[in-house]
Amino acid sequence: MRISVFVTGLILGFSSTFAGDINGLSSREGLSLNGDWKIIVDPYENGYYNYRWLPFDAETHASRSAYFMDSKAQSPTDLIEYDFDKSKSIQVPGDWNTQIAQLYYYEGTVWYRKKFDYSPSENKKQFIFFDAVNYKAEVYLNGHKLGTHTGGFTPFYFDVTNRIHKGSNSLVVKVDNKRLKEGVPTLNTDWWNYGGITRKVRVIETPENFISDFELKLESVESKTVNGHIQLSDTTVGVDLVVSIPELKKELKLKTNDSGRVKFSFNTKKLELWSPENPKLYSVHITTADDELSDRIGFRTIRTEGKKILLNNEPVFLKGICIHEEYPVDGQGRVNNAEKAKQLLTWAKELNCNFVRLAHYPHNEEMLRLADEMGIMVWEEVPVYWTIDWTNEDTYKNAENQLSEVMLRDRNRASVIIWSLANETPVNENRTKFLTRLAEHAKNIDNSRLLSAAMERHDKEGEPHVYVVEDPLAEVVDLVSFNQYTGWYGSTPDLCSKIKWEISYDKPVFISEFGAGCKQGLHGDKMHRWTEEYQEYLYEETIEMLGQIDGLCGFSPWILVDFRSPRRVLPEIQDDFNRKGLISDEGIKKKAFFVLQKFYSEKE
Ligand code: GCB
Repeated sequence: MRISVFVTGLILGFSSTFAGDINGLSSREGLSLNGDWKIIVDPYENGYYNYRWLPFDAETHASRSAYFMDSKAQSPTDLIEYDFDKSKSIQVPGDWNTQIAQLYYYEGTVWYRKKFDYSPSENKKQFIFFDAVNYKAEVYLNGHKLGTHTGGFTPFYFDVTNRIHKGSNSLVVKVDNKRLKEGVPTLNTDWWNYGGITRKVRVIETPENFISDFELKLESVESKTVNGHIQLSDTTVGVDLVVSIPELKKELKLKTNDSGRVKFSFNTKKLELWSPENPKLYSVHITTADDELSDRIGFRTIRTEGKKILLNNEPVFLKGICIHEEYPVDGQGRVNNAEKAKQLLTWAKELNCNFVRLAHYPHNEEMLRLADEMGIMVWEEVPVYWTIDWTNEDTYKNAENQLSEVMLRDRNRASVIIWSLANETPVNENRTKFLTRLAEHAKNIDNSRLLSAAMERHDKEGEPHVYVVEDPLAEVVDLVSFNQYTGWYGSTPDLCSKIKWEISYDKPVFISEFGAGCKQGLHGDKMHRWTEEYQEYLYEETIEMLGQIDGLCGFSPWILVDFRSPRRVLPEIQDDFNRKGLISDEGIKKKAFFVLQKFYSEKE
């Protein structure tokens, strides 16, 4: 019997299993289904709907199949109008836009098929685990529909015990990246809507009663107390469990309660705390008679006190940069392996950053594991961006589900210090209600980290050179974070020196974006837009201006690398790229990179 508080996702069809097991499954290797998959591009969705636009799924409910499902011709005269075997191949993980030239701008359905051999062990469970599919996935195994998942950047899985065959198996996924008004994100964004099975796929095998969730976190710096919990998939009472951290010579012998859960707490003076200067991680092992899991976990605290952010009780200035999950060098797109993730974080390190904002959606898990190892604090975010359908309950549930999935996936990452709920959303009642509800949900899952949202600043009425932040959401979150583009949109960088700030909240102030577009290699006067000199000048003036803010605790300029966006069409300058990167899409550093690098190296 499985218990979970995330049943709502199931009812609304966001995932056919409970988000609650993500953490206990995602750290297992399993059988990789990465590599070549066959695809059929299906802009009219003919594999899903018949000519009366009725889903094949609904018609043949018993088998819950679809037309593009490897259906075998019953007789030689049966009409079958597709053939996966003769269709194109594509690499998984990967986006289709940069792998197949005709799909560069494509938004719609592509069917994916993978054939694989498997040999299920007796008395074990099997799961198919997807790290992410953008945006909607309908998944079928051996002709049977497993379920649907909505949301392009978070993991999901299906229990395929008794469904997976000994020998040959066929996994089919209908991937649809059409933008939707009621979607999260909605129709309008400023990034490329890469489609596809963009992250890893695995078959995972577990014992029948497996470790489905675990969490260890530091409660107190003074007493070095670590609190934790472990959840097993079954609610059997009295299952023996051992948690050990060999380097600390800790071994806790525990028993589950009648919810299959156990809570524990220990302290040890020997504990070294995780920080950017010393990103210490400990190997943690959890074992039962049937199952074992290991992870590398760092211990730290993060909290605010008045206008300060305290890491391990010490004030910290967040020297940040924003990053999209994209590696555009040589025409590439979505990050699809650990090397590319590492290159992005290595560039951030070269800037002397101790912090990154992973915008505007959850990035691949590798980024978080690397951030833990490399000592980089992280802001994680869900794609509640600009204008969401604030009054639509399904839209809310979708956002909540995506937030749950990323929070559960990364709950043991010491690097994650901030969960961010939204970006640049308009101040109005419906939006504030939606985001306040989302904030409450986040606190229920994890109240040991800071909550934020990238808000906006406004001109003070009658005083255009005085900037204020007036947003009821600022009362709900832990930081007053906002994006601002003085010197780029509607003004030039010389305005910065005239600006005064009035921010009345007794909370730390964080600037989640600033920046200017710049074509690498274009040089000219510092007042000439798109030149490296203009961007450099804007960075100098903005850093000076932000230094005047009382309670400033850091910033994350926009952005590390130029990134693709369909909004950015200016020929010879943008050519489909937002050019606010400090590094070009070919990996070349612009002049402003060195301004920020120097500032961060000198900043205490
Ligand atoms: C913003 C958005 C970001 C855009 C950026 C820009 O405020 O949060 O997604 O890409 O501005 O370049 O205008």
